[in-house]
Amino acid sequence: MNEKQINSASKYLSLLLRHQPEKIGLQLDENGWASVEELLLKWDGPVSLDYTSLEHIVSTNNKKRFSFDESGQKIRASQGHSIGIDLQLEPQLPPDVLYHGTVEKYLASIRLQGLLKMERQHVHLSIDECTATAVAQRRGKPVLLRIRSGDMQAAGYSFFLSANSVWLTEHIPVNYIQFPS
Ligand code: HQG
Repeated sequence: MNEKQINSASKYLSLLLRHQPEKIGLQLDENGWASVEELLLKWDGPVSLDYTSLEHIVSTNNKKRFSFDESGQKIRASQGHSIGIDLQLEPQLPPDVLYHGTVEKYLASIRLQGLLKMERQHVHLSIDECTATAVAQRRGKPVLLRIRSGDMQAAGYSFFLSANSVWLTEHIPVNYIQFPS
């Protein structure tokens, strides 16, 4: 597989494992795991997929979006789901500050409601400004929000760390968000 094929297979894998497994009749368990055998059997993606190429996609993915279980027989997306699955993550102590990248057009609403998880299962936060900026860049000119995650945690809010190092939480109330001046 060349870079382009790997990229399109990876995008389709994200769609199936995060949002629409039913597209190919794939079953995810309550923790988001799919059988690798079933996935390969039902796969109708842009390029043909065997176990070796799937392993290659999982190990080389730039954001480590997917992981196998210990047996290697199940696979899931590490975060980003819109379907209701339980990643079984334990609450973790977040750093004092985390970042969320967004765009200008959402700011008025964020100032009113705080950060909402929208279509996904969690609000996604990054440990560094650079990653948050890249997330926002998908939508336009980045606006970087600084989140007082340490204070939130001290006030009783839970934070989770995905297997690929994305910080997750339910909702960020507006008083914990520092907007750029
Ligand atoms: C915005 C990618 C209006 C929020 C990235 C964002 C990430 C609000 C959008 C992952 C709002 C939701 C997630 C409010 C939040 N009013 N807009 N109250 N609260 N928003 O895609 O964080 O490449 O669901 O700012 O790397 O952009 O797919 O979230 O712009 O980790 O692996 O609503 O997706 O990962 O958008 O991105 P998303 P996100 P992958």
